[in-house]
Amino acid sequence: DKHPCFLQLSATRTMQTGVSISQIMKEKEVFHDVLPGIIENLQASTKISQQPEVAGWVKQVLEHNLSGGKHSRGLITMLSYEMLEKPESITDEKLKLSRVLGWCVEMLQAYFIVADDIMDGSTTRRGMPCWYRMPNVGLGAINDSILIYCSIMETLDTYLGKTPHFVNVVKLFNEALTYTSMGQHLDYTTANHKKDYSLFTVDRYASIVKYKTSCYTFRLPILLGLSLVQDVDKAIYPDVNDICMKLGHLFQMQDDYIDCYGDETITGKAGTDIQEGKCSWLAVTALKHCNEAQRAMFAQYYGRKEPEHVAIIKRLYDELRLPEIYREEETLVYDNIMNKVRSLPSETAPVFFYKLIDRIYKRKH
Ligand code: DMA
Ligand code: MG
Ligand code: MG
Ligand code: MG
Repeated sequence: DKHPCFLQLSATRTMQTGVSISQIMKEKEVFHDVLPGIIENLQASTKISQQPEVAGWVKQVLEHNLSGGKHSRGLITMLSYEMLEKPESITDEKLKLSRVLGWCVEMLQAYFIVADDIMDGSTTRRGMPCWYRMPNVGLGAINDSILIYCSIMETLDTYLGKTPHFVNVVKLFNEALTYTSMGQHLDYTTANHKKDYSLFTVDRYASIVKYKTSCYTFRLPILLGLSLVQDVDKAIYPDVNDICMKLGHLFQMQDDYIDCYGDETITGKAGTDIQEGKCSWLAVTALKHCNEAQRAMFAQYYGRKEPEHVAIIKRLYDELRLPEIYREEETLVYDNIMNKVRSLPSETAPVFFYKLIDRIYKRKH
């Protein structure tokens, strides 16, 4: 089952240390090319076309919630097929399917984000108001998120319904849905938990992140790409899984840092983790490093909406040197993942994983 030339295509496309800008632009272009067709097919689908008014609304919901952003999950899906398949087995049809699957992952992200922004009391996303804050949306956003989920299932049926990949792909989406909603529940209920910060531990943080982020951000896209690959060597799955969990941890730790220290003009979203009392990487790390007085201060002001109280927590974070601790830990986690990838057998496509790490290391948005 092993293919000696497995890596040739990817090796010619990328260096371990960097991907050229023009290459990233090209990837984005081919990825974006398939979206209009997906939206058109949804409008024309037997169910949605019954109500033109709803069809028009679904188009608006998708266009708003799929635009802007990095589309990293969609691109990872597409790239994982392109880079993990042996070059001579790549077909145009499967390339197209991998892009469609990528957009389905982007729809899954949109589906979670619409609800997440309501739950997190967020105001902006990708430089625009959050969907629930748009005129004529409000709590209708809850049903809109369901419409987005239905759009995933319709799209899968349209493009893959008659292929042998269908059942496996639907199972992968359902699995990601289960894990992510479990993670979102843990995230929501750990936040401001009766002001009991004994729950804000490194272990608790790791399990929130594993469920709410790693599964749908890395594992789902990569397993979807692999689902199109011919004769996959099953032995690679445990390593793939392990790396996905590690990448997800790094990704969420960065997201938490950016929530407080990011530049809003770059991230497109205003942070709310302090206001919402989230069990974030910053909060867990602060509690790990603070003295009694600082802990009391944290307990008094964390999880409050008043700007003065938020400012006190930010000052405490600075005092505890969290930005420096973050930079050290980001490097540590990065080295740890690199070591893991270096130890992979060539069949597990280390070049693909180098490329993923490259994309997220030191990210600012
Ligand atoms: C995101 O957590 C997780 C999911 C499943 C949407 P988050 O609330 O920190 O994300 P963001 O910072 O983008 O609101
Ligand atoms: Mg959020
Ligand atoms: Mg959230
Ligand atoms: Mg966040």
